[in-house]
Amino acid sequence: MLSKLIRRMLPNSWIERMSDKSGRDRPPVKDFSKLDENQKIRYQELSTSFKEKYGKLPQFFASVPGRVNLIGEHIDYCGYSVLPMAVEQTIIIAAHMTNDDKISLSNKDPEFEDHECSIDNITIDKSSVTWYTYFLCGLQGIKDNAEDKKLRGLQCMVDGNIPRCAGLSSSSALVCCSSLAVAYSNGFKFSKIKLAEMCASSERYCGTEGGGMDQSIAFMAESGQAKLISFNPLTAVPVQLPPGVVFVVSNSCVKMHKAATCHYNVRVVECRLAAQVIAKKKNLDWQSLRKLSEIQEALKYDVKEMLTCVKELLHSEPYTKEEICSLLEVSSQELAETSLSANTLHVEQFKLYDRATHVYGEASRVLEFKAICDMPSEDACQRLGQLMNESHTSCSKLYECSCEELDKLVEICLKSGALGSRLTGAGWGGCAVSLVPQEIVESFLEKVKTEHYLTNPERANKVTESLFASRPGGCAFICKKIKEQ
Ligand code: NG1
Repeated sequence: MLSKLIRRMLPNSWIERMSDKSGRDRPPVKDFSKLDENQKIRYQELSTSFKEKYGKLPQFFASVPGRVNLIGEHIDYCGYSVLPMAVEQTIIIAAHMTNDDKISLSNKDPEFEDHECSIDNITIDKSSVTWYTYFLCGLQGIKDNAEDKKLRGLQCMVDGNIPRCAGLSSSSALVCCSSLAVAYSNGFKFSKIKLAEMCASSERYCGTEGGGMDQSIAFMAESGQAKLISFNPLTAVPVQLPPGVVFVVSNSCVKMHKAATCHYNVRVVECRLAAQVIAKKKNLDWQSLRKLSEIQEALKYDVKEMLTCVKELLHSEPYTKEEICSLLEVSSQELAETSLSANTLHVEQFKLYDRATHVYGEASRVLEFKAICDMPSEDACQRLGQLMNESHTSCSKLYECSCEELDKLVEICLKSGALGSRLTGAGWGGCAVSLVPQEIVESFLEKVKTEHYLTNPERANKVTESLFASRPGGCAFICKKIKEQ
């Protein structure tokens, strides 16, 4: 452990990395008796279902939280810091180790079919992503890092209460949970940082070029705090949210299945192309640069200067593929190799100006949000709300990752008393997060319920799981019935 004195003297980011090097900063192993009463009931029920399925009790559980991103949308894959917190909803895997090389997967929810495969023969089919694909991504991540070690088999049952396809990171939670369970059962002592990095890259096996926010907060969350997650190197700095306000999550109930559409990867590619076109125009080595943050670093500009740079160097009309090829002086085949991804090869138009303007603006809002939390003034909550509103407008208008229902929901939340409200996660459906003064939470929930949920019969019976105030939850952990160090 680093001494208290040294901890006080060092920046947080150093501490995270040093404790990582010392090998102690691993996901905690909790004793079952330490769970709260509701958790105990859930784990007991899962044990019972596990026993019915496999004829024995699970030996351990892995638990990973979902997350709500407070601000910093679609900028992690551009290299910029984001500000999420874990939610209390989790994915749990109950597991029993076997002596063969078989992985048996089942889900407590009977809607999901069982799956079985050999560890030596994992097939991840990008073209038909199903619930267990995410488990397989996590497993593959451990395989990629197992060196020559042969992995042992596992019987697993998954139980999740994170709303699905809702921008609360249920799929990443499953990837992380599978990695954690497989790592634990094989005796790997990976740190939280290592697991987060492994899971961020292994989730890409399902075809989405994600940025790493979800896996990082899953492993590095701390109860009661949000985190400023930064990349390269990966760090998680605590952010203390001001007192007197809570974050309320509301689900538009429009489902967006990221891996089944190309929306997300198109945005990743648009940002990459914006970076490369700016780099070319600034005589930088554009082929080695892929992220908007890398251009900023190379030019030694601040984010505001990058916004000016976008105005000067890019035009607001969409770019055609031909125009980009001619600017970068490459053929369309070369462009495919340097900049596109499998499911974006067909795209003919790219909005570079709007996307880059969103990214640099959002990156600057994240830093402002963190600064306000660090030095709260009297109007701190109003200012945080304002930043969230600006973020939503930018996501909706410049990044075009909202949808009609979500825009409407954000409006309802603001009308119901939120200081700020915005879509959270990838968007195109899913949830909004709202900053709400503590003293009006009950009336806020009632108003949103009446206006958004009760006006639609399909949404009306989903209120409980779709509308909730959330405190910042804790990180991923292993749960066992015996105490261990
Ligand atoms: P969700 O909301 O889980 O689909 C996705 C990405 C994040 C981030 C956000 C947008 C993955 C696994 N997650 O999250 O990295 O880019 O969108 O801010 O791809």
